[in-house]
Amino acid sequence: MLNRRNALKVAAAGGAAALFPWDRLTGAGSQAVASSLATAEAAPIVPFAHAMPLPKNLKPTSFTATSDLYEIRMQEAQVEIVKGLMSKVRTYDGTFPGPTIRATQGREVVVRQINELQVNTAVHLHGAHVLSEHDGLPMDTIVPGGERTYRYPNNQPAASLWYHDHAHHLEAENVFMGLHGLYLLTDHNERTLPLPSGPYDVPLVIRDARVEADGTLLYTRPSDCPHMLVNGKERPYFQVAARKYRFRVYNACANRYVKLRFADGIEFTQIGTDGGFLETPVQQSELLMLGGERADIVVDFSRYKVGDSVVLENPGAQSIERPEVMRFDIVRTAPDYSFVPGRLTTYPPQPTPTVERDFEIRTFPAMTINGQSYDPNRVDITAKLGTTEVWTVRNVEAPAAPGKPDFHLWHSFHTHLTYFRVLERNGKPAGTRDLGLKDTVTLGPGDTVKIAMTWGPYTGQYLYHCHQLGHSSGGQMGRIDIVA
Ligand SMILES: [Cu+2]
Repeated sequence: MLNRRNALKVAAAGGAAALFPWDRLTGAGSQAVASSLATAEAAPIVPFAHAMPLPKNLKPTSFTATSDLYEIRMQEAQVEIVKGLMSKVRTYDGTFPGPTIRATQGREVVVRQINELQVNTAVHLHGAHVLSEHDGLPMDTIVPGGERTYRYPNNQPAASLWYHDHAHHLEAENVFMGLHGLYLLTDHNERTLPLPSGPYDVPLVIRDARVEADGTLLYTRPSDCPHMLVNGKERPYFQVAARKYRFRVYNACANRYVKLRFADGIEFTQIGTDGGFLETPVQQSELLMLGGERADIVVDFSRYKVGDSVVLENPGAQSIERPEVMRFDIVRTAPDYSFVPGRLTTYPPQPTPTVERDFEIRTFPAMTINGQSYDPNRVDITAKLGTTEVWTVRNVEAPAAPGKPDFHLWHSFHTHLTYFRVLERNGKPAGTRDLGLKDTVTLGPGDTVKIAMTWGPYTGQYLYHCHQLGHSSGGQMGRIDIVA
């Protein structure tokens, strides 16, 4: 394993331009990769050794009449990801994943971010409508020892958002090493819905990892990552009551998709996606999620007896790992007055599009969108505030040969500032995979999607990019300026 990986890295560094950030042997951020090559093998996979923790809620440091103020120190920490091993990670406030910020529509959140790490950072609130200067643009970095205060107005409906790193060329490694945390925005509508709440509203932050036998968390290609984490722990178990739960599922992987289904094939109810609630709930039996995507689901465990267990599995697991993602153990009964109503929200009408644009995403021979790598000084698109546009986005990669890893052939198209609706996938009307208000859409090899968005509510400089973060770090990103 060591020899093969070393050979790959040396070949990449000595050959043509390195495509993937983990192929860099020199430069900012690569020290962790280079030093980690000292150990040979990944730690063995031991499923269900950990109880699943819940990310801690961050407490405001102070309040004003209109705002909640928070302070986060980005710092290194030692955490137990795989049972019995300590791993050095990059954190928000010492926890892995970072602490959860709970926000309310109409009330501003102000976060002072202090960088005590050795690397540049930039904090992006994924899915939020924020002013450009608070969007965490790749060049608006916080240098080691520096700090920056971000303001989030929260003038948008309830949604499961997350904050994560976006520093130029470093976001993939920084997110992989731990710089991601949840931001749960609520509103009046959500509070009136009879959904499972309180201890029955649980985040599941799913991501892959490679932990070496000595505990080192190694940033490397997804096909070398055998570990699958939920809320920071390798393949945990979670004790539940025989009743309904709401799960906010995040794919926080830097570079891969996950498929999720229950081992016994049970259906669950999807109630939300990236931009908040669906208008009406939908029964699903499997989710396919690429990095950045969220799915809000309700699972009814009352179908099981106390003492039963059910495994959430990933049919997209590779041969070096295992299909189990986590296990739910039904350990007690509990009263349940929650239910999923037939109508969850109502979207504003979609204005008629007046602009069409085409995008082609490529990994080979270089990480590009429409043939160009990201240049922060080049404006790729100028869009007018309030204009509705239709974008046709094509993934031009060919499918992998059977049995070969294909994560690098998938793309995950993400827009900042606003949500979009998926109109079509491969010439057909969008199906249950592309419901609701989205900010990230998956594109398998050869896929084409049509999406529509209305640009606003702010003018300024924003981004669109692939949310396979190894791809965006390599340049699969464009600049869009919104003008009045
Ligand atoms: Cu991509």
